Amino acid sequence: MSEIETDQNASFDAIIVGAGFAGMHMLHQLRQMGLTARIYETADNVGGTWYWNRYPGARCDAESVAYSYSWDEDLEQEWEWTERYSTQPEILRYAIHVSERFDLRKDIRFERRVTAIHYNEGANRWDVATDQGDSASAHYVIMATGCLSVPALPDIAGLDDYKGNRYQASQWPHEEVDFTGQHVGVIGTGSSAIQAIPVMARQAAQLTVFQRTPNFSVPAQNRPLDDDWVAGFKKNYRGHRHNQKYGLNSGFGDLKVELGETVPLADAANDISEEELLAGMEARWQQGGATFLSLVMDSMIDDDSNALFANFIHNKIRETVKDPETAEALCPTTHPVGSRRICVDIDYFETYNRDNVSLVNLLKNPIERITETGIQLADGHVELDSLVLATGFDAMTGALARIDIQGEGGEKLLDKWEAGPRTYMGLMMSGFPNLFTITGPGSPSVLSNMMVSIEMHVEFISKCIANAADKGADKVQVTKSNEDWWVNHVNEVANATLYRKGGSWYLGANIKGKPRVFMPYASGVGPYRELCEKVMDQDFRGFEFVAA
Ligand code: NA7
Repeated sequence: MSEIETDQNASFDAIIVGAGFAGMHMLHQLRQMGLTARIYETADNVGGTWYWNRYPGARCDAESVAYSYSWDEDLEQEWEWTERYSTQPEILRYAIHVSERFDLRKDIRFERRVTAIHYNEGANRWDVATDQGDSASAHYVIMATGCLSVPALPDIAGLDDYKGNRYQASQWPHEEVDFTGQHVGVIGTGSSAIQAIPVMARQAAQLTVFQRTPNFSVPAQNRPLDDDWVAGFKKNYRGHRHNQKYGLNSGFGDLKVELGETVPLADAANDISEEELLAGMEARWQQGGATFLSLVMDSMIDDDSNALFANFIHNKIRETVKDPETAEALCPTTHPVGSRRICVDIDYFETYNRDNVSLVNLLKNPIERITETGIQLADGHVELDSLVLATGFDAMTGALARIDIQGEGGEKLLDKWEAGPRTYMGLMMSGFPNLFTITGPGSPSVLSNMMVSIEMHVEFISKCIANAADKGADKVQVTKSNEDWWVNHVNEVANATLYRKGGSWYLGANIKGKPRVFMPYASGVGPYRELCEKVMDQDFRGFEFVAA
């Protein structure tokens, strides 16, 4: 039942929500198929995550040559990445370039937040409304709303009492923020903070980091990209893309193969000598990057194997951070390494050796409240000119939950997901025909290089829509029993890994009242792709195509 009165002049084959990398690729793909499509986007430009997350030091944790579109070989060859890990401004420039090069912008309506999406059963169409009062309808709706797009504010008393400058990492101002001469406080020590802290420390007079849970981080070993290296890499771009899609590194690519390293070294850490393992870890540490744990196959399955990697990082922290108390506080001990997305940093631990940086261990000295001028701890008050919140996101379901999505019989998605998200393959929900999610819960999504997962889903959704057209079907849907099976399967896979011990936003653990359900599919990108390909080959087994 739809209560949205739609504009008759705004009728499309598909409406896409979000103009990040997922939405832009989807739009391009649908256009190639001869379909009409429109994107609605909250921001005034494309880029999604890379539009919003402008905090100092913001970079991708996947290598630039791997975190880029693979679907246009000319673009791939022509675009010049300048560093091993691209900065936010460079990635945003790339996103804008793509939107112009493929003339996508004419089909994007900016500064419009989609507020409601209702299924009109009689017409077998979806009606869409935005906060600017416009409305439209489409046969298909594709949610490209991102996994980390709804910021989470910390539940700390007095947050709004603070009278100094308050910044949020994921909603950073567009104009430059200058911390010179200031006393700055940062709450949070996730990926965002770990990237921002070293940069802010170089400006601030005094930087105080308020840490609740320390995180594992490996050095990026970032460097400017060398022309010869890039030319060599680009010669075999198809081979690298194949590795990203099917390899063991969750889409990050097997870039280390170039150094002659066998990946992985062994099935189990136990299968090789301690010396061999340590040498492998050291080589990876020196090489840097998020694939540190894939040295052996059982690092995310076996507690003992994982502990060897955790110990290695603890020792690196102790070697790096001069003050022993600070070093111990920075060593994560409450979760397996990798059970929260491993951070990739530039001089993070080294930053704590600066005279102007101090760490407050909130486990020993908790925040009592935020005051007008700073932070009141159980022991002491810290005066601050600026307060930076790097406190994460309502991940994976947050953006979908904020839209009034109503399917067959007026069922609300929010009600359907009351006990946690339920999808089939992270792509569709029963009772919500013709509505797809790109990198939805139940797919590898945040456990991967997002670009690779996005491309997999755009390919699947386009082929699924083409298949419906070939069959003369008006409706693509999934059954509740298949969905139930998939949800159980996602849980089984997660339970066989150490991810379940992370207590992280993967589980919704950072949001008060959110059901504790492990949301991403932990099989890895390669096996998931193989499954998607098998489903497609078997006439989209599990998906129903019906004439309405
Ligand atoms: P994260 O990884 O969710 O980090 C949020 C941080 O904020 C984390 O250290 C939290 O500590 C901390 N936090 C949240 N609430 C509080 C309160 N109330 N008090 C103290 N500390 C708090 O978000 P990021 O933006 O850094 O990274 C998200 C992803 O973006 C990342 O994984 C990459 O994929 C890119 P906690 O762990 O809850 O104790």
